[in-house]
Amino acid sequence: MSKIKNIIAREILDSRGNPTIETKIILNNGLFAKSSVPSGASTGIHEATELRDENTKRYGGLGVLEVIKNIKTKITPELIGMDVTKQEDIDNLMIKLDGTKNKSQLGANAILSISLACARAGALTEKKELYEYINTTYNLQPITRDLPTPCFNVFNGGKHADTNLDFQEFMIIPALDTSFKEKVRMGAEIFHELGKTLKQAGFDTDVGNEGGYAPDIVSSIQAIELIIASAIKAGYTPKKDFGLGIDVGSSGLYDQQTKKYIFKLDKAYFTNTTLIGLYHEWLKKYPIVYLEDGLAEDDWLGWKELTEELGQKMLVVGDDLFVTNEQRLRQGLKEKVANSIIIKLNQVGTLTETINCVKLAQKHNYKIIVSHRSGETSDDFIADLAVAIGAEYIKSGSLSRGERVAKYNRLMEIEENLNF
Ligand code: 2PG
Ligand code: MG
Repeated sequence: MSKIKNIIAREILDSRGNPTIETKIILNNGLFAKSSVPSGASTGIHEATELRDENTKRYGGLGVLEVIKNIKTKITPELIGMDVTKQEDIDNLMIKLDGTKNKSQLGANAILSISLACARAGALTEKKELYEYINTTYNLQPITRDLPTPCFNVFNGGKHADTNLDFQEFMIIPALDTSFKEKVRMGAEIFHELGKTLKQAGFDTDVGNEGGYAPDIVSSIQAIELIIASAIKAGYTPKKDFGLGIDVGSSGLYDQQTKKYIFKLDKAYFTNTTLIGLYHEWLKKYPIVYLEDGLAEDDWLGWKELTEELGQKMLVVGDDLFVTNEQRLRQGLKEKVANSIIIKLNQVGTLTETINCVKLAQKHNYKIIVSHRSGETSDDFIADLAVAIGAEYIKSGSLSRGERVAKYNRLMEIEENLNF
């Protein structure tokens, strides 16, 4: 009695005010569930296709009405009558219906919104929490009481803010052996102290796409120094209580022609080798424990060198490099690059493919970081996903903006459930 009766998709707005898809699955047992999909700005070129109504004037070509029509006419008729708890069958059928390698026919955004709404409806049917349902459906390692460590992005740069900062994200990563709730408190206390520090120094305290501050600053390392100074003022000790994480977002800084990485704020350019040298320098001076997309998405040789140099010292994280794609990860394993992977559902487009990628990564002891996108909705699905798969980390932006803290808030709720 958990058959799909109908699927209703709607155009809603994401946190940047751009259209995205919200899908509702209605079951013949009377239950229904919804999910909505996020959207990236610094998207990797190997990601699954996010389809939009490019040829219309509405929303400057970013509308999704045509995509929604696909859901209504091409996907819904095929899924009606299917058992919603057969998540893998549902996902595989949609992959087959699309028929392309990158979901360019029906759109990864359309497919994912259905995939996630089905998981929610399945969880309701089985009267389970979503994290529990995902965990059992995919036969994952048992859920533990250890929640993923949050990575709080307190400085937004790159494509996520109208600032001069080239680096996309500067994150505070708690090192304390304490509850998720206490990690959130530490993040928020440092975030507010940083706000005061910026204000006193005459910087503005407006926030970027992911809720971190986005002032025009003097140099990239000033961001690091401001964070450390504020954390100390808030009563926390670098290294002991927290480390720093950086998402360079370097695919966007890479110049294909000259093969150089161009940093405008620091008026500097680097080859992959000299950039690795810079990371090394920073690592000696600052408590950096995490480096994401330190090199561009297809700079495999550079990645190999980066991993050899820094892989024993810190988390070397692939985002645009792997795009939550099993094939890309397999190549990475072969070439021995990175030691950690960003997991984003919409980079690949179904829950099943996401889990398959996670399983492969875990088999090879890669650390997992479940991630939001810079354009989000209030949907907190990734919080449950991170717990279900036993991810070591989650990044969902800063300690401000509703769509960012929604995920952290859900994790605090899950923590209470698990420790009851
Ligand atoms: C990233 C993400 C999320 P975007 O690069 O890690 O922070 O950014 O969603 O713009 O790709
Ligand atoms: Mg990234």
